[in-house]
Amino acid sequence: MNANLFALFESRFPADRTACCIETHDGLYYTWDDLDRATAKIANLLTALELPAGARVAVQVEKSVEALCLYLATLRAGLVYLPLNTAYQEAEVDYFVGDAEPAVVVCSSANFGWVSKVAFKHNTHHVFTLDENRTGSLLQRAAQQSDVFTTVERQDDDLAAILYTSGTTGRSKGAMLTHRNLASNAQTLHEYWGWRSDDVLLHMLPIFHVHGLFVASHGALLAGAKMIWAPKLDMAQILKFLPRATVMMGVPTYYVRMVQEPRFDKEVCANMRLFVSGSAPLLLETFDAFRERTGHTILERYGMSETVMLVSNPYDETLGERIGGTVGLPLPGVEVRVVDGEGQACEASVIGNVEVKGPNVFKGYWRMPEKTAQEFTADGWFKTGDVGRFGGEVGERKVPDTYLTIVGRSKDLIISGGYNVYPKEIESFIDEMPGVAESAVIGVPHADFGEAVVAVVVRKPGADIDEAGMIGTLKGRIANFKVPKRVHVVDELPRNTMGKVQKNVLRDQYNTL
Ligand code: MLC
Ligand code: AMP
Repeated sequence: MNANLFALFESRFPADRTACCIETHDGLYYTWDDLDRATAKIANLLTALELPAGARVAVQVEKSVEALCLYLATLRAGLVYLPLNTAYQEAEVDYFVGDAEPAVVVCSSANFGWVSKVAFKHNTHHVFTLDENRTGSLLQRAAQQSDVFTTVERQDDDLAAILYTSGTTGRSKGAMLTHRNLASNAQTLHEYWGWRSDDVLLHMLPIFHVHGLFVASHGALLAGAKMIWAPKLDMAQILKFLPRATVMMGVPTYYVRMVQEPRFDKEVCANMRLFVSGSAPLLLETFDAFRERTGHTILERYGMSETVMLVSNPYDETLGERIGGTVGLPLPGVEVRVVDGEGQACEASVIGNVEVKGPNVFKGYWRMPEKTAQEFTADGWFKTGDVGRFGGEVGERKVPDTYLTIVGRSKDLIISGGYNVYPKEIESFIDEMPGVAESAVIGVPHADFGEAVVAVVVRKPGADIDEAGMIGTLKGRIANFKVPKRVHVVDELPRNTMGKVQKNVLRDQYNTL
């Protein structure tokens, strides 16, 4: 059997291929036939380039149905998809392209000038453009290709995608996900969340991370269900499209904003069967306020780029209720354990490190065998870097011992509006700026984004650093969501007796924006 993930999707296309597969926010309709033909044309184009086995296709484009087709065509052609956040700027893209050495880079026409320079510098010769208005050289070239393509045979263990994720030390690492990783997880979620062919997914997430690209899109594709496709979080579009939808997924900021919207009520959600939250902790107050407002209980789940989805609150009430503040039960086929510093299993309600195993767990970090080895235990468990417990209490409430709660992270990572920010990376940019002796970047509570990035900067003697100037400079150099919302200039950083910067002290001191 062909283990290519696209072959799995194809096998689930509805019998009526003239049915609507995707409706866009601006009124375009794509049938399943359209999806088949568009992916065939792009797959034929990629195949015509005669790329070596395992070649990477790096993509930094705005969200569009054609961008989804490019992802699916890459799978279909047996190549490896490498999505990049559209907020990344030149220095960031330079790193990813240099590290992954993609054979093909696809970017927006607005960025073609600098992206093609970066690509050529790293010996990538094929650079195409793709814009959200269905233009660009990729589609021009694909238009000349046949709209018939036989999906390339792949093995379970062959790479399907590389997702770059922040690391605790050094630069970002590329998590290598196989066809089996993605297919097994999609099938598990299909069952566990009760996907149906008559579902309508309101797809409002970006498609360069696990949540929007895999969890949301794969769910609808596997169910043969329709998607309503919107470019980004937009309350007016939620009010317009949600009444026709049955499933929606978002990071917690989506739900925070929905409960703040006075027009968002039970009527808007009348047709809905499932709201999913993940990528960052959902505050209990948001969980409660959402239920109060809509009568719907958000289903919170937990996962990561290296593993796709791991743990989920139940959809099926007979498996248990959805408990706010917890991330629920390990998904079928996924093993989760909480261990102490010596690797011994913790008793229920005791906090420890979360480790996982399963067919969804990635193959390793791209060209980083040592880093990969460090992140797995000798007996094959992946160390998530998250800290949690089974059972215990959330607020006043006793939680069953089968439910996992994530209480923090052992990795130095900030999650802002569902995007990961790696403090060390920001500190290295700041430390290079004139007048800076050193810096510490921390996450502080933020009502909208969950956490916000804040920098504490030590000036060199006599130097004059101004907050606005520093923020302005960083905006031109790194992705906007990584730019500190505040910069505090100080004379020294608090350190412990080992000389290590005490970030907890800084977080207490600067805990408001
Ligand atoms: C935007 N801004 C942010 C930000 N997003 N600041 C901090 N954190 C963020 N996440 C800033 C911009 O820099 C800009 O600042 C201002 O906010 C307005 O920008 P915008 O683009 O108009 O913002 P908005 O559309 O409101 O975006 C917010 C958001 C978006 C929450 C909708 O960030 C988003 O879509 N997040 C989803 C991330 C996601 O999909 N994560 C899944 C990862 S997968 P200025 O100063 O320029 O005005 C994963 C695994 C798993 O984690 O388990 O799922
Ligand atoms: P990423 O590297 O972008 O895939 O982010 C994965 C990280 O997001 C996990 O390791 C967790 O720290 C965090 N995360 C994902 N879902 C949740 C959740 N429901 N609650 C708390 N943290 C989460």
